[in-house]
Amino acid sequence: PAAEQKGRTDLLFKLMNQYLKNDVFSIQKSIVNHVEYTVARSRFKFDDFEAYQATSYSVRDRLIESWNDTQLFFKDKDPKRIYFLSMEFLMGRSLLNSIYNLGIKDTYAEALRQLGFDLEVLVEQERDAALGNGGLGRLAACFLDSLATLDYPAWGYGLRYEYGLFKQVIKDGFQHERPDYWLNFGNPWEIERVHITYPVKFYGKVEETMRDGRKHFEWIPSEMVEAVAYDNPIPGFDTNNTINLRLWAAKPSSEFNIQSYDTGDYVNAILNKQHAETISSVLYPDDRTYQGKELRLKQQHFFVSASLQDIIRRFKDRNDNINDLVNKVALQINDTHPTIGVVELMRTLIDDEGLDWKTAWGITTKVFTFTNHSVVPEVLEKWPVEILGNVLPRHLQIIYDINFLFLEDLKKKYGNDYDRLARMSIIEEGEKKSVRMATLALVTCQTVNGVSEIHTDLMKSMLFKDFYELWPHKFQNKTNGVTQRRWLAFSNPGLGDIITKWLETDAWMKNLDLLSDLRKYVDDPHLQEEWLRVRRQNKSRLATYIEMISGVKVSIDALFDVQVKRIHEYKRQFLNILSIIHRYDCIKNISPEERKKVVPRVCIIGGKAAPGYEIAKKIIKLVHAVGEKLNNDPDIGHLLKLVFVPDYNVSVAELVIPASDLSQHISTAGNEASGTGSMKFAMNGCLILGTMDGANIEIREEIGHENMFIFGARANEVPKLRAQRKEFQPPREFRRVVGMIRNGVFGHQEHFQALCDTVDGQGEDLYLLGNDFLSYLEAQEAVDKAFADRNRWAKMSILSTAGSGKFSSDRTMKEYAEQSWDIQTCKRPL
Ligand code: H2P
Repeated sequence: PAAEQKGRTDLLFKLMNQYLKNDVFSIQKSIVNHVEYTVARSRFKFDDFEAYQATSYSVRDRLIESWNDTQLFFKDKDPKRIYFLSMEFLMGRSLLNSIYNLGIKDTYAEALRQLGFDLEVLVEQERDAALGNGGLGRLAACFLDSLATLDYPAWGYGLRYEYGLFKQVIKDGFQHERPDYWLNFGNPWEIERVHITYPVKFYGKVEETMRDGRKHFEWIPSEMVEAVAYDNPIPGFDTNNTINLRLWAAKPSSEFNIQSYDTGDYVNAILNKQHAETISSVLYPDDRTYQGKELRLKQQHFFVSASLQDIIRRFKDRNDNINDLVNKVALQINDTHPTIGVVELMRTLIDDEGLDWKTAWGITTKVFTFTNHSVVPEVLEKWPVEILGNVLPRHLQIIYDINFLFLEDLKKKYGNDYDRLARMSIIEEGEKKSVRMATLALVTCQTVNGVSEIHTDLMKSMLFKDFYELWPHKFQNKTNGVTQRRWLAFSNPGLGDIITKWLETDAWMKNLDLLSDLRKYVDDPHLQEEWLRVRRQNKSRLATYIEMISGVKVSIDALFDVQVKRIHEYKRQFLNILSIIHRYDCIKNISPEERKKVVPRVCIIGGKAAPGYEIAKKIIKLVHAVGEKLNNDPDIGHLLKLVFVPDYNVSVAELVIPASDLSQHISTAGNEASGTGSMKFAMNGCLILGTMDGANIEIREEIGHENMFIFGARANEVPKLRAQRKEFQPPREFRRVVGMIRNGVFGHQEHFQALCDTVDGQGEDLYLLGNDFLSYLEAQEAVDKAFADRNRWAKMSILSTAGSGKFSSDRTMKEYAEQSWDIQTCKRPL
């Protein structure tokens, strides 16, 4: 019977697959072949780096196989697809993640061991792919992992920056930026597609003609750049699906402006072309203020234009009617950066496809969805009309038309309420007119979402209030999440094994809600013992690393207190330092007897400051200055240490997070849209010290108030407190520690004055450090008390992990798929 036959075939495939996965010899053969034929070294002599390269190429072979089969399958089934457009993808390293996801990690480790190599050492040879600044880009990377794992027909689209986020080098405690030459030694994880290229236009003029009795616009560009595709396979975990991240690199266009070669100045004609490549050369460091650099706009248009051309071409392979685009394509805009894409699609549909405005508008407004990632209005992108009109003249016309029609509609509803119309207009009037990109996204996208409950509420009640009143149905919340595969299972295998052992299944790797079952065993002394043992091992690894980078010896019996994230005033690393100074001051002023009761702490801070952000850079210097003082003070000894982890990136995070006891997420309430670091820490059994901001609020709901340390003003109190800043008298303790910095206790007196001014100058302290200080110190005391009780801490730690189920990006992706994109899974059979 057919069913039986199928059952047998399935089993055969399964066994074959298992055999291939476990075939150490064929892996060795493949690695050694790559040593010889790809890396071009002798198969009898190759070093760790070459072994890493060859191993990666051999893994890549498997990825390509799976990638090809998945794409063929998608092509055949032709489901509605989701394309995730993002200027940033912070992928980190690929080797370990790929072999874990493909289910061949142990076999590879064994194959390498027999060849005389240690997988753990090889993994360290890989450079991070740092095509992102922080949370935003890392979120996009987690989303891809989940989309692949959940079998969604998805692709990511972005830019292949030649220089990723700068490398942070610390000299005498000061941050210096160095270029990140991440591609210098080759990148085995990408596949260059020399034949997949699209022309992208810039500048020039628009010509208006009549065609079939209708006005027709033709954009005659004066610059054209070629976008070349680089594919990065993204394997799902425990599935046969491998999806794609397609990144675009800019190359000079060979066809455009051919006559310039014929002017006699051949060499200069070529040199002039080279500047095309600058479009994809460097990632802009994020200083959370809008910069308005023309190159940035060009980057945005470049990658969305190439992506849309690619998407429409793929759509047309299988579909004749462009109106069906809405049934086949969902386009996700990650923050405002890709928003120019909505205009590019309008332009394509009208000018190239010949659709009328209404039809083009009907399609465009159905395919796009938009996520906002920030609470603060100052960071919303606005492009000066002058720049936008110069770089993209046809787009500016279309934006004006969209705005005209939109305002006409608004007038019907609100009459002559000109204040409201001005607030809601896509064009901001003023000395310099500009295009509000978030408004453009709100007007054109089917849905808009925030990234945590509080953030979405703030969007509705403040940031986009007018739009919420107009279109309440457009607004959604999608609380962020992270992939538990990379952030728990692979980076903390010890803890992962304990979880699997106690839950008697590893199904939590695909269904994180299962973690809640750990609650049943929270009082079991065996679980607590095992839990603490693994955590100590992780701490020991980190201690070794800390000693290597800073020369500071730390005790793993101390509480590891960590704050790692971009350095920014709103994230309040300065508040953390002030409390460390307070602790130092207290220890100095108590008797040796009392010192015995102090809970020892190792404070770890890491993160990059945007190169032009002076105050953030001073914060980094202050960490070093304070560290220098207290790490060398014999009165303090092991009771308090402060270290700065330089060049914080995904790989450093993978080491730090599993080893942290406490992590700080202490932004002024109402400023952090979500924060995803907190989710990674909580998942790994690290306790959270935080404010009622971003995702902390939802983490608290899941983990329980009693298992977190919450302090500070609430978001609804912040506006009032800010308004009263002039009358506010900071507490004595606060003035004392700021005074210590001002008085030069940590040296560099002059250098730190401007930093101190931000918190104690008249009417300053925008981020309310003075206001929250005492409540922060109280929370810190509660931390000490809890840590002193080993069992209580173990219990809280287990409960943190147990309460983290909600924060899987799998959950987030399912919500997007169902509520925003309307897509179904498409699982490739074996
Ligand atoms: C940003 C927000 C975070 C948010 C993240 C992802 C821009 O990241 O500030 O609150 O969690 O996007 O939505 P970050 O500050 O880490 O660079």
